[in-house]
Amino acid sequence: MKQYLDLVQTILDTGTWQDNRTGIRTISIPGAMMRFDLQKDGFPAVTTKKLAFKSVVGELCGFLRASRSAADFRALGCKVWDQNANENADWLANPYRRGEDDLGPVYGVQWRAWPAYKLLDADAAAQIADAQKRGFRIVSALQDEGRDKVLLYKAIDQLRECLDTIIRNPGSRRILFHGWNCAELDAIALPACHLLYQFLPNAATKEISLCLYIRSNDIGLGAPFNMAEAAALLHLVGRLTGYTPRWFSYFIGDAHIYENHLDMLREQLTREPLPAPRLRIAERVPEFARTGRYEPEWLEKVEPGDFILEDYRHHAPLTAPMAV
Ligand code: THF
Repeated sequence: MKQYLDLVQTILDTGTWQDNRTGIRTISIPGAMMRFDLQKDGFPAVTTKKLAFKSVVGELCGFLRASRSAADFRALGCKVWDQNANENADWLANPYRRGEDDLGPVYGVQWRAWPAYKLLDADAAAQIADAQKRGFRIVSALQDEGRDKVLLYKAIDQLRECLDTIIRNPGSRRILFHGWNCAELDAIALPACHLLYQFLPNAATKEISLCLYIRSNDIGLGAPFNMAEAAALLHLVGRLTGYTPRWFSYFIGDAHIYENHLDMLREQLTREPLPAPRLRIAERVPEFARTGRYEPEWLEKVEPGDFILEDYRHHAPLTAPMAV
């Protein structure tokens, strides 16, 4: 995949060396973008090394199930959360950590069950009724600044709401979900890196595109993973809603290469990218447009084996350590 190698080269040519939380220096640039035409260019899997595809789709299934334990990710074939759960000293000392393997309310918890609260005046009957109609329930009555209040709560399934809107109102420019819950950053192993996903369906062409924003991206290890994962999610959402995946735009805030990944990336720069593979979603995952049955429950029923990477040719495997 040429765009990826171009980005690596741009960082090496124009980046600056910086210190960060991990103690391993990075060469970084502020702002980068890659764009893929999934119909013409195929699936964005790196070919200049072997992509750990099983691990990628295992992680995605864990997110779709709102997992917060590294053990759940391992059971789905993905080991990349073990170190963040059990080796980061700040997280080990965090009072919100629920023991071995816990990650806190990471990605999928926010995607599927974003905790939402409303503090309303106890006599605001119309507001309370409206909130209850939207699924909020009263969790307690309390006094705040001398006034009677009620506290209401709801877990928002952002991803489910995206599917609903793609189907009911595809012209909407508000079909997005967010992983950056600033009220919970103190209670999490790692604040979300890939954090804003926006779906853009085109009702006329029946194509759907995705824009993804990543605040901080480890280009050596994280980027190949994150690109493939988001593209796989777009394929899944396309299947469930009856749209064909088309454009995938990948925006990065801090695009960086860790010092101990330089050898791996310089080796990749000497390799010629191979033709991209294609992704197929298993037949058992229903397509709304064809079956007439819209089954958003598939978001949690989908298995890693439902993502089938076809004709994946790649150069010899390469790897490097993850900075914790
Ligand atoms: N921390 C850092 N420093 N970089 C990241 O990319 C990153 N993530 C997640 C959370 N913290 C991070 C974890 N995601 C690999 C891949 C993705 C990761 C972490 C590690 C990794 O080591 N990949 C290897 C082997 C994978 C395997 O065999 O399963 C590889 O060679 O690709 C960014 O989301």
